[in-house]
Amino acid sequence: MSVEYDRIVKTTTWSPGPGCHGGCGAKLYVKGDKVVKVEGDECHPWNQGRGCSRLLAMTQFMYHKDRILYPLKRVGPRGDGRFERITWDEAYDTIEKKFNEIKQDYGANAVIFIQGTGRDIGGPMSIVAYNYGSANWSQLGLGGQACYGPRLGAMSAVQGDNAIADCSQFLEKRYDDPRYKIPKYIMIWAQDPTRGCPDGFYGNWIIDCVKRGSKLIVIDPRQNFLTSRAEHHVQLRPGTDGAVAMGMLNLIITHKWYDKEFVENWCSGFEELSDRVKEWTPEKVEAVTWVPKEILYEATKAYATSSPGCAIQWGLPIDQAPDGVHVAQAINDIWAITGNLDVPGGQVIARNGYHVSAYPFDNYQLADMFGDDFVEQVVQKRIGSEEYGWLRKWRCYIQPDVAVQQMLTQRPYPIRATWIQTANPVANAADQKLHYEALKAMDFNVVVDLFHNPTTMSVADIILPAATFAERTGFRSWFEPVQVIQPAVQVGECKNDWDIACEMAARFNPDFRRRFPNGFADYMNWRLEPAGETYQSLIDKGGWKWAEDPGELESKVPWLPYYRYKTGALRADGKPGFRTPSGKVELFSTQNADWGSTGATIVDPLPHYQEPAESELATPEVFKKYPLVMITGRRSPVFFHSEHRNIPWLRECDPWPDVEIHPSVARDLKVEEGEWVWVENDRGRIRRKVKINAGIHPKTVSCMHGWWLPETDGRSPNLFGAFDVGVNNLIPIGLQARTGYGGNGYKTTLVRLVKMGGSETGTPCNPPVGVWGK
Ligand SMILES: Nc1nc2c(c(=O)[nH]1)N[C@H]1C(S)=C(S)[C@@H](COP(=O)(O)OP(=O)(O)OC[C@H]3O[C@@H](n4cnc5c(=O)[nH]c(N)nc54)[C@H](O)[C@@H]3O)O[C@H]1N2
Ligand SMILES: Nc1nc2c(c(=O)[nH]1)N[C@H]1C(S)=C(S)[C@@H](COP(=O)(O)OP(=O)(O)OC[C@H]3O[C@@H](n4cnc5c(=O)[nH]c(N)nc54)[C@H](O)[C@@H]3O)O[C@H]1N2
Ligand code: SF4
Ligand SMILES: [Mo]
Repeated sequence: MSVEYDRIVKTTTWSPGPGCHGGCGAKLYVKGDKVVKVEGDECHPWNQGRGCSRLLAMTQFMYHKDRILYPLKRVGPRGDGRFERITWDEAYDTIEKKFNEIKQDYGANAVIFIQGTGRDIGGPMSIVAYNYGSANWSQLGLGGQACYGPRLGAMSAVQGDNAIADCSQFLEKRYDDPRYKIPKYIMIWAQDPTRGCPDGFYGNWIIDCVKRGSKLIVIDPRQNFLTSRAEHHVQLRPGTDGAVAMGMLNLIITHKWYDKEFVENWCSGFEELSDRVKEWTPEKVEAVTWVPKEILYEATKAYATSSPGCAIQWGLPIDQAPDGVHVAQAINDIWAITGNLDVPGGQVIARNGYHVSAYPFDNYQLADMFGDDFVEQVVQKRIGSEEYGWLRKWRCYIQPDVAVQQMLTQRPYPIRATWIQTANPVANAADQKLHYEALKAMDFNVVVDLFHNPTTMSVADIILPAATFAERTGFRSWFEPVQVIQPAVQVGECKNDWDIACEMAARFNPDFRRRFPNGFADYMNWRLEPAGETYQSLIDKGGWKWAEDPGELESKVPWLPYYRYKTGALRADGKPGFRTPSGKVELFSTQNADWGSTGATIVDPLPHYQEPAESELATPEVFKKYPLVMITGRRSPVFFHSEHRNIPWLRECDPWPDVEIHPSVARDLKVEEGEWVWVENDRGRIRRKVKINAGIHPKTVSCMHGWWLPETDGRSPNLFGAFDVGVNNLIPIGLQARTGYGGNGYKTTLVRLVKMGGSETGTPCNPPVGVWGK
């Protein structure tokens, strides 16, 4: 599409707009005061010119007729949909006054600060929460804290660092760097990275590697683009990844396919692990997981006997498996004992360049930023920390399933208000109605968002309009490189989340204003200091900075690959080894046990398999009634969670809230493609349109999450159809494992399909059709 423009602004994508975990270099074409076109920046080593459909549709997003352009206050009863424009000053003053009253009456912990996934929001959110003085920073609605947390936790416990599939992303010359080797195999485990660039990983790197010779093994209950290119497709029963991993470990150890030298010198607990996986014979794995033992054998052999130099790229369903931490631990053990850790083309240790970070991810960073006393005080009150040691000792978020109950019961201490920034719990939280009830019970809710949605309509008292990435200043340091976000234009009175947060932080804590008199500009430069840069100096360099690289294969720079465990680069004491108490990869993880065990809760130091809470094996009586395993949330490339249903170019690609079923299920039910059906269980029922897909396992169905219908009535009780089509009406909370993490029913809830009869109809929604080309 060629357009007339005056100038191009080069920047970094992150969050509002495409919605994503971000990282692309992007070019914004500006004409006058408007962005007229957006595309990937071909000079940026990260994405090399590419961009997703949501990036390309930015102009429809930014200038959408329904975009909230000014601060609003509610004027009618909640749910009535009546809001009035106010000034930023009035909005800030109202919030400051109300939050200070709550602090006085109930204490600062009575306000919960709610964010969604890891967008450019951890920084703003932690700043407001902690400067206000609340311990309760959360991903409310994310049952089992089941997004990346379990994987990150397991890696921290077992090997002391995160690791990701090596697609050369830590080297500025990328695939051309002579130290880099293409992975011989990439095992894509419970992920479809091409759709979503999850967790700082650009999805199309997988395709780059395949083009350069990598072979694929894909572990997924459903066929997709990647399974169609895979040498091995392990089509498992949802939620049984733990059993597959234990079976793989069994095969690797029995057949001596592991890396003896690495295990002897760099791992501890191998004997205990070997004992633990003994029972997981291929026959047992087949009985539990539906995976034919021959397929398990061939896939494991391909990966293990080609190692070192093989990678695993893993995804969300591992966190959402029962006891996600222990499943992740098993998979971590697979790459460790096959010698793939921090080798070219393996599992590269992933640290942020120069250790630049935007926000305090865990207690250690929190102590650096706010002091030990503050941490001591926060961890006592952090919701869930009494039951779950991990919540006390590791990551900063509260336990979301416990939090929603506390909002409803007001025990052990009251919760009276929320600050919601980048979350839409009424449409997207597990057990969304329960969250709706909990939010309704609050005295005061602030929502910072870009559009009205079921949450703003039903519970917001003040709404603050947020700017898209194209309208904001910022920085990004998620792995490599360190880079800046530059504004191209202003839209309405929308503001950067960071500016909103810094203003509130300064109002709640005068020290913040004294330390950062220019607000976010000062704060950002402080965070960039470890890289020896400022916002302006990075712009002068072209917008990003990769780590300066001495070019050695065995790196002495903590954030540069490879073989850092040999050089001492990973440990504070400078000794060779990993950042664990023993310096080894702890297959028997003392840290997992130590962090997790508190009072009555004892956490297993070894990996194990746990059956889903609801299943053919665990609850045969429920299974009889509801014989289909529902996977939810597989990502659509045109939506980010509950967003983008209102963007015509995007919605046209994926217009309906559907349920994917196997042809045999359609035959049994006598339903046709496009017919509306009920998807139901004891928790409720939702309407969905049938989509027949021969690539889904016949005993499973798939429903995308986050659905609501912006084209329908937003007022209560319809709330844009959130309770009519939203799959989280059927998904429970409270299934977290002993760590407090994982175990939600997002991928394992049992349902049945019911054909509609009599006067029952589909939802009267009206997706845009034929908008392309307009
Ligand atoms: N476009 C887009 N991109 C996104 C998002 C989005 O909403 N839209 N969300 C972002 C967020 S926050 C996250 S966490 C990531 C998540 O993205 P991913 O990590 O890719 O996770 P999912 O999309 O849930 O599922 C990935 C694959 O796992 C399969 N699967 C389902 N259940 C199981 C199971 O039990 N075991 C196994 N082995 N496979 C299973 C699904 O069929 C699917 O192909 O994506 C991020 N990127
Ligand atoms: N059934 C089912 N449910 C799931 C999942 C699943 O797999 N299955 N996945 C879960 C996962 S992994 C996650 S992480 C959660 C994610 O859940 P969330 O990240 O909370 O996503 P949304 O609920 O879509 O809410 C995001 C809201 O924030 C707004 N927004 C987006 N970017 C910004 C921004 O930068 N600033 C501001 N102020 N607002 C912004 C959007 O307009 C939208 O209204 O969903 C979970 N829900
Ligand atoms: S999803 Fe990926 S391609 Fe799209 S804007 Fe985000 S980082 Fe770029
Ligand atoms: Mo997520």
